[in-house]
Amino acid sequence: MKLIDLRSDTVTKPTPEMRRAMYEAEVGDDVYGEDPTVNRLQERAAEMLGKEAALFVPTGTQGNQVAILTHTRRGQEVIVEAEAHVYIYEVGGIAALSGCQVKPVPGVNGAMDPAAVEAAIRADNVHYPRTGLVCLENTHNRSGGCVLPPENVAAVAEVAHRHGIPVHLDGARIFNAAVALGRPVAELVAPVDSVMFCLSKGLAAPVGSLLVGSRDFIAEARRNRKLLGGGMRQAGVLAAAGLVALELMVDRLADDHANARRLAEGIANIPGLAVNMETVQTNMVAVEITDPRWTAPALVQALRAEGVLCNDTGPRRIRLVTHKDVTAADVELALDAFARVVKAGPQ
Ligand code: TLP
Repeated sequence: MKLIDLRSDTVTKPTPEMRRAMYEAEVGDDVYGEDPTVNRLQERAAEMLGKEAALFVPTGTQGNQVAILTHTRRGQEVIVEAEAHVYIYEVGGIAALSGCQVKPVPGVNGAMDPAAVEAAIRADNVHYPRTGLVCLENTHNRSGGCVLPPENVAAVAEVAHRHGIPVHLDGARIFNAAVALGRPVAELVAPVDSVMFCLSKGLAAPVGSLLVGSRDFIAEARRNRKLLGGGMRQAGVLAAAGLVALELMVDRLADDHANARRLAEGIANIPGLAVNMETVQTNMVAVEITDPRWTAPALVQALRAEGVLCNDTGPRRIRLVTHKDVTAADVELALDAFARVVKAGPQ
C-alpha cells in the first residue's frame, strides 16, 4: 500500500538534483571554516535574508537554541508566544542550555499583541529577572501554519528594540510565509536581529538549517554551535543539498499551499471534522474532531491502517502537512480515506 505521509514536511526525500550535488560536493573541514560548499551556502543564505552572515547548523532546534544562548545571559527571561516551538517542542532547551526562564504571552494565530509584549517586559527592579530576548515564529506551527502579519512583526520588534531587547525569529518555514505573501523573504525578516530557517522541511533538503544575523552575532554563535556539539567537518555534502533547496525548491512551495487548501476544503465537508479555513494559509491544516465517537489518537491509528499518516496535536486535534512528496492526487486519496474512516466510526 502506498503511504500518504501528512505527518510533517520534515519527511520529504532529497531530489535527484540534490543527490547529484551531494555526490559532487567540494568539501573541507568546516570547523576550520574551510568547507567551500558550506561557505557558499552561508553566503547565499545571508544574502537572501538580507543579513550580514549565516551559520550552517544540523537542525532547527540547534539553530534556535544557539541563537537563544548567544543573545541571552543566565537568569534572564525570554518572551515567547505561548504555543511557540522553542517553548513547547525543544525539550526545555531555553532552561537547560541557556539557564533562562520563559515568559509565555498568548497570541492569536501565533501573533502576539505588541502591547502584551511590552507589558511582559520586566521593569528594572532588583527582584526581577531581566528580559533578555523576544522570540517570534513564522510561520507558526501550532496555529496551523499561520503567517505572522508583517506589520505585527515590525510592531513587536519596535517594542523590543525600544527597550534594548533583541528579537530572534524561528523562521523554520519563513519561505512558506514569503511565498504565501508574495513578498521577498528579506523584507519579512528585516525587523528582527536573528533568524533560523530550515532547509529540511518544505525545501526538501535531507538535513540542515541556517542561523542568520549580524557578523558579530554569527561569530559568537559559531562558538556556541561548537559548545552544543554542532561543529561539523566535511559538511559540504549536506550544504550542497541546501544550495539546491534554495535555488530550486522555494517557488514550488505554492503547490504545497494549494494542496493544503484543497485538503482543508475537503476535510471541512466531512461530517465530524472541522477546519477553521482562516488558518489555512500555507502548507498545514489543523483539523478539529467534532464527532464525539473519535479521539485524535484513535483517528490517527485508524487512518494509518488506510495508508494515511498524520499526527495528533491535541486530544481532539490532528495536523496535516503538505509537501513535495504529496501530490494533488494523493490529496484526493487522503480525503477519500478520511471520509470513509470517520463515517465508519472506531472499530
Ligand atoms: N517541527 C517539527 C516537530 O518538532 C514538531 C514538525 O514536524 O513540525 N521550529 C519550528 C517552527 C518547527 O516546526 C520545527 C520542527 C523546528 C523549529 C525544529 O526543527 P528540527 O526538527 O530541524 O530540529
